[in-house]
Amino acid sequence: MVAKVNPTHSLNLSEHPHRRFNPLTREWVLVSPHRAKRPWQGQVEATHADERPTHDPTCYLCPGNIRANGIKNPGYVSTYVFDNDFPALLNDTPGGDYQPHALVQAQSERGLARVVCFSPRHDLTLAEMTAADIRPVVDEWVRQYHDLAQMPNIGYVQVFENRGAMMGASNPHPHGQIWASEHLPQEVIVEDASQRDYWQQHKRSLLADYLDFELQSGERVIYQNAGFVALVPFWAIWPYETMIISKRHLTQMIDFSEAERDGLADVLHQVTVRYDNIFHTSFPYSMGFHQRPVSEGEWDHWHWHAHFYPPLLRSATVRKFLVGYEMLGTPQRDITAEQAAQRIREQGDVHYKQQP
Ligand code: H2U
Ligand code: ZN
Repeated sequence: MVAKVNPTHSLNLSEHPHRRFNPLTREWVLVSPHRAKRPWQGQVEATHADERPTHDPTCYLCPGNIRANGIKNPGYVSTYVFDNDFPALLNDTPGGDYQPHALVQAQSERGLARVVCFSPRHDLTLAEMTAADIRPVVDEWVRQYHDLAQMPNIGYVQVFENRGAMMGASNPHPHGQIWASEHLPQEVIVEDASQRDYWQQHKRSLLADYLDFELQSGERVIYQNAGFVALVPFWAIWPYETMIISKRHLTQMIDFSEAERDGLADVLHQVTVRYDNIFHTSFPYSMGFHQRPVSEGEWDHWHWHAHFYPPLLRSATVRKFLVGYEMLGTPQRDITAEQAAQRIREQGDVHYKQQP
């Protein structure tokens, strides 16, 4: 692919080192496509066999089992939500600021944390659940977002999933978390500012305009249905990073139609099954939804989207590290977003465990 912006230099994005701009976070990423073939002698992660029983008596999330604090889970049959027994945020924290110097400041942060079990089945993952199985999970996320928005001292509701031991998930049972906080989290502050500025300048959603460009190009799109598009963003940092963007400019999940709730379940299945198929492993990632804050305010510039940040680089065991230059300078990637998109796209939608 030859960039048309600077024809005199014939910058080739699949060959030449270049940097790409992320308009959501206003950060640059260094892309070094010529480096993708260098030899690897670094860390090899231990593989985890992912054959699991449908019910594990030692799992603190399985139905009927006792959690770490002694509470017994009910014999649930669909989704199950409970207040995190070890929450990072508490709602009875006293309010207040601490600022002994202009450069030294702290603020009280109130909130709460919940755990969402996606299924009673210990052996499943989003990738191994059908779209019909995932639909009740979508309904639960919408219900939680709606309910938490009504609670006192809550300004933002962050839905997310940490999948796999490599991402620090404490348990393979299919589950995610929701942290609801008084203030906007850092990533949301940054995305809020860039979407707001774009909205004010163009009277259009930043992600609606970006989506138009990607749908025309097609190069980084990996899947789409009537409601959603999954793609590798042009500015991706993680090798197989993806975003899911709603086709309609919707600011929050509670505005999804019935068909869009089905569509989100479908696209989540389509992305995760392709992920698992790349390296024939249960693909680790951190995933979560970005949408409008729930506090009072003008939030029409928000456009609902999801981010998937998977760490794997070249096999089920070799991960990418964000270290060295990336911590001190700029994040960097070798395989291009276009190459990654092609690799994800060409994985079928039949899970490798179901393939003949
Ligand atoms: P992760 O797998 O993403 O770490 O999420 C599991 C969460 O479950 C974690 O935040 C909570 C942990 O605090 N947890 C409970 O609330 N009760 C338990 O019995 C164990 C773990
Ligand atoms: Zn379990």
